[in-house]
Amino acid sequence: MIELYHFWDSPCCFKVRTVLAEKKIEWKPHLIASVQFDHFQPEYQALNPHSIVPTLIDGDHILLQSGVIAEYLDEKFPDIGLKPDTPADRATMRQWAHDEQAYLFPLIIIMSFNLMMTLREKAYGMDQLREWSKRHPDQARAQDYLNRVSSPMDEEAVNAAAKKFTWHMERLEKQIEVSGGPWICGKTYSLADISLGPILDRMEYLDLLRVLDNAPRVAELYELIKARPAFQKAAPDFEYRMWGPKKPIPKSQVGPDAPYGSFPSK
Ligand SMILES: N[C@@H](CCC(=O)N[C@@H](CS)C(=O)NCC(=O)O)C(=O)O
Repeated sequence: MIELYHFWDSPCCFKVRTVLAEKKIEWKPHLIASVQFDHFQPEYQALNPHSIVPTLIDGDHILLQSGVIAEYLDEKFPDIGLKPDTPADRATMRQWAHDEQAYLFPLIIIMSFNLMMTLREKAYGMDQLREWSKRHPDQARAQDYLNRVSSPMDEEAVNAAAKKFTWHMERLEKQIEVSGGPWICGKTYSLADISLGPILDRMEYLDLLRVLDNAPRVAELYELIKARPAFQKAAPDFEYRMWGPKKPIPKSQVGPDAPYGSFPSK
């Protein structure tokens, strides 16, 4: 059976879970508790030397990188296809899947760090975060993480990232106009839409959907994506979402006994 190392509130993992759900593939989950640096432990690094999620295991094959995994699953389980028919449309699909990774995801990291990760200090307390960070094999990186988590939210950085994101959404608006919609590549729902869904989900969770104000076709596309049962199945339950603008930190701190890999809201 396919196995997936993931955490719930990760856009890259959400993308892979969506492909699995669209294709109705059964899979065995392995939850990684990122706040406790599970992904930096030797047993996980033996699978994924980059210490990032997702990692997919299919028999003897270890697959890394959400976009690569998505294409692999589409080839290996072709009954429900997630690519357009023509080479030109497939190139368009890959270009947008690439742009998600090259441009949108890095912007998401900036916004998420500022609006979500900095809440960890208040939620868990610095003593707890320091304790967990001892598990990090690279203590300089762990210290950098602690410094950033305990820094004030950088509103300027968030606004600059949102502005760049808006520019990409305006580009995507033109793409949908050219393709004729409703999907990025026209009539075929594809891996490009699947890459975009979790990214827009995060923007919504960050309360930053204003980036779609000048992109009504993208806003419509996002509604279509959200209506898909596979997207809903792959989405993190609220309980598994990190704290953020839509999920205020609990009144009392959450201790190390919090459910493994989860970020309970109360
Ligand atoms: N390009 C990679 C990016 C993977 C990635 O950065 N994953 C994030 C979660 S969305 C992660 O593991 N972050 C943990 C960390 O950086 O410590 C992919 O698409 O798989």
